[in-house]
Order: sequence, then structure tokens, then C-alpha cells
Amino acid sequence: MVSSTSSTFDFVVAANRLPVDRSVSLDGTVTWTTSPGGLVTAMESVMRDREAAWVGWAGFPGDAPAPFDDGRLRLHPVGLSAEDLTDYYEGFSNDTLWPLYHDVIVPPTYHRSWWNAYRRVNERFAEAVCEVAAEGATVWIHDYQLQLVPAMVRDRRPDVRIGWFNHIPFPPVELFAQLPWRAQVLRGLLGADFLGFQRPDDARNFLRSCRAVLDATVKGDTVRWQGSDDGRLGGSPRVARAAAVPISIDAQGLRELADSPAVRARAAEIRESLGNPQVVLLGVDRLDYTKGLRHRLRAIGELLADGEIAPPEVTFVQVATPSRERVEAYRTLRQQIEGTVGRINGDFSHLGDTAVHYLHQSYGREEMAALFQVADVMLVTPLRDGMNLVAKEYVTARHDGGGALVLSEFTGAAEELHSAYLCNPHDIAGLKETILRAIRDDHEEKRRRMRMMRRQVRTRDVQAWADDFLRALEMAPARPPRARRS
Ligand code: ADQ
Repeated sequence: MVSSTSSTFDFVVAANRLPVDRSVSLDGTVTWTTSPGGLVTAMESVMRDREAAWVGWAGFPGDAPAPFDDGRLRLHPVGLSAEDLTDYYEGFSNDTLWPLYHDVIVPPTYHRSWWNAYRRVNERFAEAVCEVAAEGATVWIHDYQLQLVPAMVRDRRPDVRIGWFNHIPFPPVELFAQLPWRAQVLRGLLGADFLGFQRPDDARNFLRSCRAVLDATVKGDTVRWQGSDDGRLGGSPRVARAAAVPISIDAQGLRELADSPAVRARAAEIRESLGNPQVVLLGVDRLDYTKGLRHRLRAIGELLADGEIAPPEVTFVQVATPSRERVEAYRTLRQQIEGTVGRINGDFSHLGDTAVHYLHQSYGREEMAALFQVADVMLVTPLRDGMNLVAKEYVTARHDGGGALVLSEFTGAAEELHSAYLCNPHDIAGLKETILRAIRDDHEEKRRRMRMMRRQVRTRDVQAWADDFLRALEMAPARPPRARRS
């Protein structure tokens, strides 16, 4: 338990968002509800026996609310102004780093004012971390929004152990080198003792960038770098390790949920409402250009035009979660997707038989689990994705052994789920063939594939991920000898 008097903690998580959502009732009463998600579940288990704090933005612009306790956890909000949100979050994080780190599927935008905001907000996070971290604490920093925080914390607090985990890909140096602030970002990351990535290739890309951009010495998975004269790392030598620690899901929790009578009943209800088709194809993605929605719809449109699939026997349900709607590239994508869905339905739907069911909405965990159970073929076809948890959720929710997963080679999940129907989403002919194979393959073959993938996710669940990360952090190269709190 967090004692209300304690102000420092031996375990600190920093992520862009706090794991809670605020709601304000008409009489002004404020309530916080835990946002469901794998990260929260993973952290809950590692925080259980520790004095732990979570530093993050509370989800609305303006001054940060005062720190408060949520069960065992101290929540320490960081305030972001409307301008910070535009420049640091929507700008530098989601319109510079996100496209650059996802193979420049859309061109990244480089603005010096966004970079200044990114630095300013990262400073704010670093200050908050230092405020709550006890002497010798373990600090776990998450994701691309906070890449400068590791060095900013180390400058102030050489006594703490710092880990950073990247939820998205790390690009090849040939792309990363575009970033006007590439050296500053690498120096920021090298404040960490251990850097975790989704795939071995991401870790390798990072190490190659350190060598090429900073002239650092890289041996195996360890990078050594003598801090530069600009004072950011105080000129002290840095040693950090970078390796793959693929994230996963709360497999047991999802399995239990998917097996509950309520979810099973809801799955039957959904299938009925779709007109009991023989084959339900399903896609579930944030409406993001990395997720390959345009390519997927192209393949589906052509399969309908070829007469290979047709409603009511085969129907496609696409859940496209609203996302980053203030960023131009996302608004354009939405228009394109909705235009394409409209055209496909205009051409191939009949009264009562819809070719593509398009749902631009968010759902609760139960509804998602029920949708997964209804899906005979799950289409996970991103052009690039750090991991893709939907793939792991799908194979876990199909505890009945049914279903088939079509999975892009360009996801982190493809490194682990070898029994999926793997595809290159850029190859529309190949994608169409793979979808048809996943529909038509022998029942036993599909069950065998699903069984192997379910076992993989069960044994490498989110708990294993968090344990692996923290073990690697604990064993990371020793801190410099003078690393005591001053
Ligand atoms: P995301 O890009 O958001 O995550 P993903 O891994 O697929 O992608 O996670 C999405 C999550 O949101 C899943 O748990 C899914 O069930 C849920 N979800 C999607 N649509 C929903 C809807 N309409 N309603 C409710 N829930 C919905 C980033 C990286 C990924 C990486 C994760 C975790 O881009 O590559 O796997 O972080 O590290």
C-alpha cells in the first residue's frame, strides 16, 4: 500500500498518459476510472509489492491536478497546455516521430517550434520523475513521446536505475538520419541503463544509429559513449544495453472474459445480427495510416469484384477506432477510407446484405472479445506496426480453437506468431490469395495453426514481458562509480 505520507517511491513509471480517465459530473464531482489496457495490467502486477508512482498527463489541457492515490498507486499528473498538446503531442510526437519511425509511410513534418515544445515537455516529465523517485529507485520510461527523459533524469539523479521501452518500431539509420535532432534524441535515450524494443531489428537499428550518428562504440548489444561537451550528460561515460523484449497481453484475463456466458451470448447475437454469414472477416485497428486499411480494402474490393467472395455468405466487419483527428494526415485518411467503404458498398451490397460493415467507434473489452469470437478470419495487415496486440488478443479470445489469422510480415507480432497466414500487404494479389487460403483451408489445418499461436501468447504473456524487462534492467551495465545522489 502507498502510505499517504510517503512522497517518494522505489518504482516509478513515466508514460505520456496516466492510466486513468477523468470525468466531471454536473455538480462538479470529479471521478477517475482506470483505463483498461495491457500496460496498466502489466504494471499492476509489477507494482503490487512496491511503493510505486506513475507520472503522466491526465488527459485534459491546463494545470495538472494535485497528485493522488489510486489504490496502491500514486498518480502524479504532468500538466500540458493547449499549445503543448498541439506542438509536443500532435506535432512532434505524432506528426514528426510517428511517421519517421513507421517507414515514412507519410512524410514526417519537421518544425523547430515543435522540437522546442518536445524538449520543454520532456523536461517537465523528468522533473516530475525526480520529484517522486526515492534514492536508488527503478524508473521505467515508456515510448517515443519521452525519449529525452532518460538523460534528463540521469543528469539530475545519477542514483536511479533507468529503463526505457519503445512501443513502436525504431527505424533504420537511413531514415532516422533525416531527423534534424537525431543526435539529441540518441543522447536522450542513452541516459537509460537498458533500452527495450519490440523486435531484435529495432534494437539493431538503434545500435547502428548510435554508431553512425554519435560515433559510439557498439559491441554486441551494448553501446558505450563518452558524453559530449555540451554538458547534457556531464561528459561522463555512458554504457547502455539495447535488446528486444516483445510486449504481450493479459492472456489469462482475456481468456476468462472470452469464455464468460455473457460474451458468448453476445457473440451469438452479433453473428445473428450480421445475418448468420458463413464467413465473417474482421479488422480492428486505430484509424491510422500505418495499419494498412487502404490496402486491405483494396484487396476486399477486388475479391468482391472477382466474385471470389460475396455477401451474404461472406461479410467484412471493419472496426476503425477514432484516432488523432486533429492531425491532417489522419483526417485525410478517414476521408479516403470512408469514401472507399461507400464505393464498395454501393457496388456490392444488396438490401439486407452488406459487403462491408464499417464501425468508427470504441468498444468495451466484452464487446471486443465477442467480436473476436465472431471472426472466422481476422485481418491484421499493417504496413508497419511495433507489435500489434490485436493479433495476440484474437488468437487468445478464440479459445474454442476456431478462426484464422492473416498477419502482415511488417508487424512485431509476426516474429512470434509464425503459424499465422503471413502476408505482404503491399502485394495486393498475394494478400487476396492469403485471405482466400485463410477462408478455404482445411478445418484441421486452421485449428493446428491457432493452437500453436495460442500457446505462444499464453507462455509469453504481458507478465512475462514486464518480468523480462525488469530483469534486463536490473542486470544492465553497472552505473558509473560516482553515481550517488548529490
Ligand atoms: P496501437 O498502435 O494502438 O499500439 P495495438 O497494439 O493494436 O496498436 O493496440 C490497440 C489496442 O486497442 C488493442 O488492445 C485493441 O484491442 C484496442 N482497440 C482497438 N480498437 C478498439 C476499439 N474500437 N474499441 C476498443 N478497443 C480497441 C502501440 C503500437 C503497437 C503496440 C502497442 C503496445 O503501435 O505496435 O503493439 O502500442 O506496445
